[in-house]
Amino acid sequence: MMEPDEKIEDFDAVVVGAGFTGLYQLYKFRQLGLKVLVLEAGTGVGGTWYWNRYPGARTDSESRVYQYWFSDELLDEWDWSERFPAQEETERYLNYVAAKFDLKKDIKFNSRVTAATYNEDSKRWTVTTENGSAVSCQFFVMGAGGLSVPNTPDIPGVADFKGTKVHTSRWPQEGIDLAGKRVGIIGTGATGIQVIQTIADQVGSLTVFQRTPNYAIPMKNTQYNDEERRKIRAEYPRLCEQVNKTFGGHAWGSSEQPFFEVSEQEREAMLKELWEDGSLKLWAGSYADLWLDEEVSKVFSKFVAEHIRARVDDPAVAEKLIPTDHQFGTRRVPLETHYFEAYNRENVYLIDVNEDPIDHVDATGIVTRSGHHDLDVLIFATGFDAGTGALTSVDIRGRDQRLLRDDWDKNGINNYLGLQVNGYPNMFMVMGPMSPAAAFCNVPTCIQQQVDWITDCVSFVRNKGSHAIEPSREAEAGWGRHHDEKAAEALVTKTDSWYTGTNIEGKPRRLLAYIGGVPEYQAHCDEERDSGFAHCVFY
Ligand code: NA7
Repeated sequence: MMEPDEKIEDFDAVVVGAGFTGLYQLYKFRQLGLKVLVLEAGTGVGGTWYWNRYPGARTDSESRVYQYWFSDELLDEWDWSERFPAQEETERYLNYVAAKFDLKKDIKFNSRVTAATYNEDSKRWTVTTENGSAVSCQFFVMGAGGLSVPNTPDIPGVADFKGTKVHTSRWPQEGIDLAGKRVGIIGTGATGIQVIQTIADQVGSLTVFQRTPNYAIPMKNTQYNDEERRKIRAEYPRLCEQVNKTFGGHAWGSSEQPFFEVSEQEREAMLKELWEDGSLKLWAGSYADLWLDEEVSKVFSKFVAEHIRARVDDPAVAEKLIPTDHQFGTRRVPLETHYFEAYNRENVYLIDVNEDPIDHVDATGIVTRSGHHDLDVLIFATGFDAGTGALTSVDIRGRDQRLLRDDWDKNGINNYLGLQVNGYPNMFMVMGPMSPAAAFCNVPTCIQQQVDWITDCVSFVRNKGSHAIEPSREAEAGWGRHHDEKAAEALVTKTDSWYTGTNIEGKPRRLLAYIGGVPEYQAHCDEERDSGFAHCVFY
């Protein structure tokens, strides 16, 4: 613990988190000549790819666009082994970046940030970690991720379970021996699907507790050879621009042509072609009105449901795996590999907890209405407190000692461009709520744009001779209105999921991420920057 009079070290900037955001922000701030410190809770770099080391963890974005663009040397040197890299490879990539640019010397590991307080007199932040140490800084960047605070449902009796229990995002580095074990898993989102399909043939038995099934697309993963890598590399100059021009920050965008204006024959051919692509293109790179028109999403839903039916032997099980309460694309669409076939195995059991609810957990397993399910291992693939969780779990105090958590609890989420909050000068968020990065973006695309914007903003403040910047209340109100108007048009807003915060008990329902698309979002950000941050106040 700090002694009361102990002098704390001063930095120009402190960044929380050493994932995609923290590494790039550190690199960019260094280029401005700032003295920077990154505080990271884990023992290594990687963020999401450090924490989520559960069996089968893999990107659903293609490696050719799931990377940094800032260094040609890095792009030349790094060889992706496959189209959709596994956790281990993405973590290795981020470690390579950290080593290449000598980033670790400015990263303090084992340092979970618990509080950050703004001092109006000094116009500086004091940032405190779990172990009681503190540093001070002028600029404070929260880059702790949009999906980093685990949601573990409070099921009665969980503490009594004597076997191994684990949330997927806290999977131990040494792994868990699942061979021959009786394993239970709660959750069938993108994560649960990856775990289930990976461990089904390794475990003794696997009991899946499903609340909501999801429409999923078979991932077409391929190993790259040198020739393919050469071709992909030749595309990098185009791709690094292209990703900023598409709705979801991917290599491909959606057609603006209304789906029903296309002939039925063409529609069928198109669905087949996009399905064969084996990527998120069917969802985020097909038709723009899939996101807006329920009749369009019903066509996609029917198409995907037929594929599920064709792959599951038991028709009753197949029906349980097909969503009935939402349409395709209104929740995050996972990619899968033999996921549905896992349910054809004799050692895999599907419990629909709507029909057979979980009553409690005891020392040896889960008790549902129908009886006791003996388990050695209980896996929580139950997701995250998305978008806001990483921000509200830290005691962030701005002007007048206001607490960000309380502000957002009382007034709803307020911010400007998902980047800054009125009342919290010189604090920046990456992947914050009300930006596309929080959900509707190939994450590295949006992270890089936000980090670039923050770097420009900090540079502007310094060149202007100011100490601090924050958005005006009016700017926030305007952004909130615009965000909500865009949200009101979209089908995702009407569906329960982590996108709307409904996965967390008591969290107010609101679309967490900006759904106007990457180009429109970037245009707003560019306009603000080019106007000399006209909607902000300087001190
Ligand atoms: P998700 O997508 O939030 O999925 C969590 C799953 O856990 C989902 O199936 C939930 O059912 C289920 N869940 C949560 N709480 C419960 C309880 N109490 N009982 C039963 N089932 C429960 O998280 P993921 O980690 O899979 O994915 C998060 C994102 O990471 C993903 O979208 C990618 O962008 C990467 P529900 O659907 O709420 O009925």
